[in-house]
Amino acid sequence: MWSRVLPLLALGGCAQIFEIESTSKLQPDARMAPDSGQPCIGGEAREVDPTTGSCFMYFTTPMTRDAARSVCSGFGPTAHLAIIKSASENALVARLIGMDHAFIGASDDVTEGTFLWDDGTPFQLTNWNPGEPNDAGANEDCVEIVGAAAGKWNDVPCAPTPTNTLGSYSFVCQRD
Ligand code: 2F8
Ligand code: CA
Repeated sequence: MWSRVLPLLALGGCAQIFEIESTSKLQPDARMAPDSGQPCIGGEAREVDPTTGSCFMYFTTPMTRDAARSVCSGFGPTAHLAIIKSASENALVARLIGMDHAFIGASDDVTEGTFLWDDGTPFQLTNWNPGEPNDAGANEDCVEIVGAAAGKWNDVPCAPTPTNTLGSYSFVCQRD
């Protein structure tokens, strides 16, 4: 009798193992960092956030915020101006830009005085330079990170106007 039962039990065990394995292959690994699978290249300097897997790229050619956005979008569907969600990420971006200052992906375009990240989320971390945001000249809806101020943020014009030459800066892209 056992000679008939044992092979059946063994088969049952195999079937269970197979089921577990094939199921796990169908499920995406929730622990996986967002990663397009592409190497982190682009810009004049770049660095991967080891916590999230996002690739941050620093570009030194000064541009308006909208032109900088377009350059970032060129890196694929998960790419955008840098959205800084932690102090360690801010330190990473500050390292990239050295003593320069550069656009990051935030503005108060929608509601004057309420700054949001470009993905529509509110700031979890705020890192304004003392006295900022001050909307100088009533014309500062975009945000830069300032290397010479230890990575603090400042609101700046998004683009030059006929009466104000400010608004064209280096920028930092992020690809998730
Ligand atoms: O570039 C505009 C920028 O100019 C100054 O910083 C260099 C202002 N700072 C102060 O007034 C303290 C910024 O607020 C302004 O955005
Ligand atoms: Ca300002």
